[in-house]
Amino acid sequence: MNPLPTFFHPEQLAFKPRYEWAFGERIDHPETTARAESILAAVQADPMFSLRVPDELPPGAVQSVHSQPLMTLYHTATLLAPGETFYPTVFPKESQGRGDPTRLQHAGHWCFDAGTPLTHEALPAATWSAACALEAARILGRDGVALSYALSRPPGHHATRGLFGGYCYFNNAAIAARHLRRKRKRVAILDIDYHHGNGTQSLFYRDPSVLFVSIHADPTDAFPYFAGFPEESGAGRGLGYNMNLALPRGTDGAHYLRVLDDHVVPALVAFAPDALVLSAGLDTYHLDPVGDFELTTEDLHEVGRRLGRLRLPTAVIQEGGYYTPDLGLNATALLRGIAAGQR
Ligand code: OKP
Ligand code: ZN
Repeated sequence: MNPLPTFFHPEQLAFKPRYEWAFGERIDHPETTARAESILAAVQADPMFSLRVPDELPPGAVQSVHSQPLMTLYHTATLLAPGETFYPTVFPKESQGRGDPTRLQHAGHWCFDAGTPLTHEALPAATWSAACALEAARILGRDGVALSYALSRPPGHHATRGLFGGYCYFNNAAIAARHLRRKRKRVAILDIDYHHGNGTQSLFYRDPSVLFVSIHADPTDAFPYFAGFPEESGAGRGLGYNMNLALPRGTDGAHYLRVLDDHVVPALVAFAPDALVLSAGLDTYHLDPVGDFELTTEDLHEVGRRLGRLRLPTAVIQEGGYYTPDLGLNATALLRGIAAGQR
């Protein structure tokens, strides 16, 4: 069997968010370096994976997805002392155009939550995270590669063109999808993170050449709260090319797989894409401290098998997943499932 190309850069570990503000409480930040280390250990112990360092991200790749002031703000944050952390606390709702991205106090103009710190190391880590996603997309089709994995961290799916938030700085999956679009591929993005991928949705909302499907916790009572509702189905020429499946608290594997079979897989088949970008959050796991779904490792493997049976070139982009001890196990279970389904 072909080894599965897996992308990761050690500088992704230099970014260590220590805490976040969750409804006024200062809590330990769930998006730790231990997450990536858990997956790395599993991948390195498994001959199915071939671990590689991505090439540097060409500047055009970020520009294809994100605004110039957002980039400038991240550069401003690199001027923080190592170990220093900045949290936006003012989030302007009006006069959005008045912010100066060279002043950190203005950061809230480009941010939507208080869980996503700016530090000296955030930009390089997010850039390498995005580079992994781009490489995963680029390698599809080369030497018959039908499956690739970006060990992206920090995650990306909440980041919009001009806003960071939800632990996300660059939208890694969108950068992968834009690359495939430049190769004239019809692209489907499936987001299986526990949380709705509001950033990815917004980036392709008017685009009929990119189908976005997300299966997630009902945003009425789960982050991000403001997007991911089933009535959001695209706009303009993109109407009908956005699909949200919002599931209730406590959703178990049986229900999840049924929704996948009855709604997700048929939508993907009907769109007939040339490639699939999978935003692979593992926070649907029953032990996850952030999510409250009840999927087991075996369920995640089954999710993979069903997606593999689509027999589409597939770039898997790591998103969330916070139960560190089992992250490596779950990531490899999902990827093994996809590989098995593709056979
Ligand atoms: C990122 B990903 C309030 C608590 C919000 C944010 C969860 C972000 C999840 N500050 N927690 O989709 O796994
Ligand atoms: Zn998540």
